[in-house]
Amino acid sequence: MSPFRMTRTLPEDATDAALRADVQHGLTTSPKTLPPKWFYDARGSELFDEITQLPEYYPTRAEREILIARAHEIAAATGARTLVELGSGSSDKTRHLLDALTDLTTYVPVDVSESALRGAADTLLAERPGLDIHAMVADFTAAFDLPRTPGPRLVAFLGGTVGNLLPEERAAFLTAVRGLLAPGDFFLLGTDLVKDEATLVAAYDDAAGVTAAFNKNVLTVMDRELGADFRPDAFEHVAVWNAECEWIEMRLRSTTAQTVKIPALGLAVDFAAGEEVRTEVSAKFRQEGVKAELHDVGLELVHWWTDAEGRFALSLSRA
Ligand code: AVJ
Repeated sequence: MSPFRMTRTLPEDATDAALRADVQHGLTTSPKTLPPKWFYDARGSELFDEITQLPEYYPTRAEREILIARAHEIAAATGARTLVELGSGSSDKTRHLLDALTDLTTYVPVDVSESALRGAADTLLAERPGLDIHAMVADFTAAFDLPRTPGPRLVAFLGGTVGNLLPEERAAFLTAVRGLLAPGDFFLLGTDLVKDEATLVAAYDDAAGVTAAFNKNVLTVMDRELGADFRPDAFEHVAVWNAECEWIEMRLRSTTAQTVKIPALGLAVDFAAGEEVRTEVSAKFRQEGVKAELHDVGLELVHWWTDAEGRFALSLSRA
């Protein structure tokens, strides 16, 4: 019997259809927007990995510090037998949790990337041959059902990616997460915290220009997937702190007036000189806000942990 199974809830061509719909909608409305999920082709994922190692980009290191310090408390508080990880990617940081969760029998990584799931499962199976791994190819922002696995369940959503969702999307997402949980199950959420503007902007506009390359990579994705003729050098990377919404916005600013053709959509898109496309929001949080948003969907905050510098938080809540 193989301890590894893979379930696909995402049709093979769903990604393609969703990209078309998002680009069609986002580039024909004003102001122009593109959802951040399209950064992450192979090159984009590589660039994000590089970002996590930059001196200015603290969230990955801060979250890892918390996980290492608190993994045993998380294990004791939850007694989890199943760990579900949304947006698991390489399952790199998850290792700290897997090692501490002594009652764990089952790991359910959920990601849109089948190749990332296979890679992560291969590595984990070699290290933990007894672990039952049920990988799911699914979009965690859409509805999906979990396989029947032993409780209590711990659903984890790490990295601060929840900040990429707009407030209404976030409420819908948290409601869906709540729907995956039975009474006595837990939700572990990573959130980047509000802090001084200079630190935040530097984290999204690094000196080496890696984040700029990551941002512009979405243009390369549209060129390849949709036959578009975006020239990455005709756009510049912009990162600004929106103090009212308490989020970082990444934008791509057209350096000249230009028209870009997108043959797959039969579309020609005009850009004025200086016109910006919003490509990402990355919301930053405060404890009271997180607690209230969890409470609104029926989750009770039971632990709030930050790194020593108070830059990032992990919250544990119970259904
Ligand atoms: C992977 C969504 C957590 O918002 O900080 C990094 C993505 N964007 N640099 C974030 C990102 C620019 C990152 N998340």
